[in-house]
Amino acid sequence: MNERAIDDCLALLRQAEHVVVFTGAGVSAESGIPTFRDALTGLWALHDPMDLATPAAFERDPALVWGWYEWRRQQLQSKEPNPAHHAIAHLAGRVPRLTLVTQNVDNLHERAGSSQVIHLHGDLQSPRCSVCATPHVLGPDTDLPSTAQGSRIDPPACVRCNSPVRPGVVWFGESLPEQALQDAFESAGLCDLLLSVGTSGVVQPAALIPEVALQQGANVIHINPEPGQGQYSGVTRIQGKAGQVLPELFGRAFG
Ligand code: BJW
Ligand code: ZN
Repeated sequence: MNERAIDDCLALLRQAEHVVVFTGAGVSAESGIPTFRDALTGLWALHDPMDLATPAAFERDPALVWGWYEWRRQQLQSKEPNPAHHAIAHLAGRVPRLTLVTQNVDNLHERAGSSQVIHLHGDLQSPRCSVCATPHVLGPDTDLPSTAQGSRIDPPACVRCNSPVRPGVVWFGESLPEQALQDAFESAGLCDLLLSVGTSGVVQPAALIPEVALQQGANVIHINPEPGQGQYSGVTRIQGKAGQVLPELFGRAFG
């Protein structure tokens, strides 16, 4: 790790009054959950998102889409939070105020002990009716069908209107949950430090969150194994994996 960048980050962390941690799929990669856009292993390297992550795809082939999300939900049950999730949960007790905003649909932040997580893109564990939005109560994990990748499974029917139940995630072309979006942008506008961890920053409107923080005068630290583009005032980049960088950074700042 670049020692100069680390020293800058340690100082920023120690003096911060309100930290926003903004996470993407990379924060869960070391738990064994695939990202979306990593070249060989990302979900979108194997599947066309237009076949799986749009309302039109679900209308066209609900069993394909439901089966794919059940496969991912089942995978999640056997995964554990990694040192990055734990480090973020501990950080909340070390700084005056912390807001955690995630694009992830897994529940690993919560399972590591973070509370009040703002989920911008929904949640794999909260399916709802595709017509009337009635929440669908999932059965116990033991009821999960043994889902191989690519299995087609008919979605359950809504208890209220009998329409197909859909995954509780945000697909392309859909609006983000209003309250989550509002809370995320508000905290980005008010914080003095934003840590952006494990995101490619290409999906809108979430990608604007670090921009808003920067424009409002906050410092922004990007943590990613891939090198970032350009040098901007107020932006620090740490190249490395979240599960290694975050525990070291927070340990050195507050240990
Ligand atoms: C590590 C690591 C380690 C690896 N440690 N790091 C043209 C221009 C601009 C915008 C648009 C456009 N056309 C359409 C749009 C809008 C569209 C959009 O942004 N598209 C762009 C992709 C072009 N956005 C939307 O449609 C959104 N809605 C919307 O805008 O509504 C208004 C509207 C309505 C009608 C028409 C147009 C607009 C909704 C977006 C919903 C995104 N949904 C998904 C799927 C969720 C469900 C599911 O899980 O299946 O959300 S897509 C996917 O991308 C998922 C993620 O949350 C999101 C962000 O991805 P993330 O987290 O950044 O992951 P990756 O894989 O991209 O990056 C991982 C990073 O980790 C990499 O950088 C690695 O290097 C790094 N990494 N290991 C740390 N160990
Ligand atoms: Zn319904």
